[in-house]
Amino acid sequence: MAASPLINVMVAAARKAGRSLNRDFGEVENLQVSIKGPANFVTAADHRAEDILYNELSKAREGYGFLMEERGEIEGKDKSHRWIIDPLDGTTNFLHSIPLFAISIGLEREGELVAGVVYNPVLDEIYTAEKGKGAFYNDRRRLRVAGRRDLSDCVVATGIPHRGRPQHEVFRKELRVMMENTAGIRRTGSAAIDLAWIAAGRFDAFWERNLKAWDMAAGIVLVREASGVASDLNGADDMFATGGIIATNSQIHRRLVPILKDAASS
Ligand code: 2AM
Ligand code: CA
Repeated sequence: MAASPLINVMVAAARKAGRSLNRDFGEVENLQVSIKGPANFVTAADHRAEDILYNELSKAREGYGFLMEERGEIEGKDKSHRWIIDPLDGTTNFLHSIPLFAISIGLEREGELVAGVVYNPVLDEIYTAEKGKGAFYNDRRRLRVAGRRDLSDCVVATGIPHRGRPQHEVFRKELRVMMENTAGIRRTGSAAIDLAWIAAGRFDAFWERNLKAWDMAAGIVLVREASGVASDLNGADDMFATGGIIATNSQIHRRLVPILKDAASS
């Protein structure tokens, strides 16, 4: 199926920023010897990618607003459209030469998520979705979430809070219950990739707390267009306000919402 002009614009911007990230990723290993170097270098890589995305998308769609990880909110003349962008999701992986990171571009129209692109430039995997038009892998293969119906068969991804992030104890409780009830837990370090892999049926379910809108926006569209369900931890549509997300198929979603709720309050 031919991609729409909107998806083509988003893909072109993601691929251009991806070339910049790939060049920088190739340099990270050389910097490991110096202690302070890598973190500063990664911040610079992050900014370079964000600048490219901002410039490309501003040119292609004049006046749209932006919400970006580094620059924050940039109001546009066009109040009905807003890009929600993470130029480098999976920063810690990037810093450690682990090739699991992504560019995430979501688009809101009148406050509703309508398009999403997640691009891993190292694996050259691009995931695209537009509301009502389905989700696709590398512009070709149509995506659908996994169909497993028993939680005990499910491979479940999550994000583990690290030093400086809140709710370590709540996470331990959730993890204990999930360890006992699933076929396995995985952790990529990139929420955008987790959501894309839910859409692709690689992971059966994903949950995480304390995310930002730019970690999730594109991935939410991917999951929904792959016939999955994405909600906050209460099962409602408040992911951006609460920072929490559960993404899976509808059957597992019905099971997972109460299980995680009970675990967190136990
Ligand atoms: P990042 O790599 O762009 O920082 C990993 O669990 C996920 O959480 C990643 O998507 C990561 O995005 C995100 N993340 C890491 N620290 C965060 C923070 N302080 N607030 C919100 N999201 C964060
Ligand atoms: Ca991020």
